[in-house]
Amino acid sequence: MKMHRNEVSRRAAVRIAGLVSATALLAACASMGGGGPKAEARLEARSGSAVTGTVSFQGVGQKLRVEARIAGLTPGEHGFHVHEAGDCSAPDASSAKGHFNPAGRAHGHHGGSDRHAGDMPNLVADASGRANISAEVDMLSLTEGPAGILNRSVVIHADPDDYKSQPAGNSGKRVACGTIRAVAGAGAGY
Ligand SMILES: [Cu+2]
Repeated sequence: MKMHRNEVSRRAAVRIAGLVSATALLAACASMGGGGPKAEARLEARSGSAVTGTVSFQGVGQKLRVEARIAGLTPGEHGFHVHEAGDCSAPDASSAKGHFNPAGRAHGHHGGSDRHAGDMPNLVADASGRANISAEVDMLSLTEGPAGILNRSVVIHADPDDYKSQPAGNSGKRVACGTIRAVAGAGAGY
């Protein structure tokens, strides 16, 4: 009888613990967007384009997941980078300066290790000018450290990045630019 009672109360305790952790998880999801620290750039059209969209970065272990939903592009591939400065004010976005490159390396393919930290995969726009991407990138972080991208910028170019020409892959004009800002309440780290 005593064993039975202990078993009942143990099970009740497990159920309560389960409810508490599920509730805590829901609360965490609501405030953090379901993961680690997050930042976002709202793009503004530049160089006479009509490009619009949002790019988000979220911590996933040692990497960042970059997700973008873009419209108003010309069909095909477009260079897509993190640039050094968070200033998108110039009509041609030249105020964003060059690629984010804290290690002082040459421009290269986003999958390699000898490249700019800000090198990312080309966006590919469909016939209606829309491009979505979801990719994991390394060498970038949402912290205040040397790899930190907060208050830098995301730039989209008119042409494809060839992943080899210096210093920026011959990707042409800057057709959109957005400052990367922390999303309020999204985890710790900044
Ligand atoms: Cu660029």
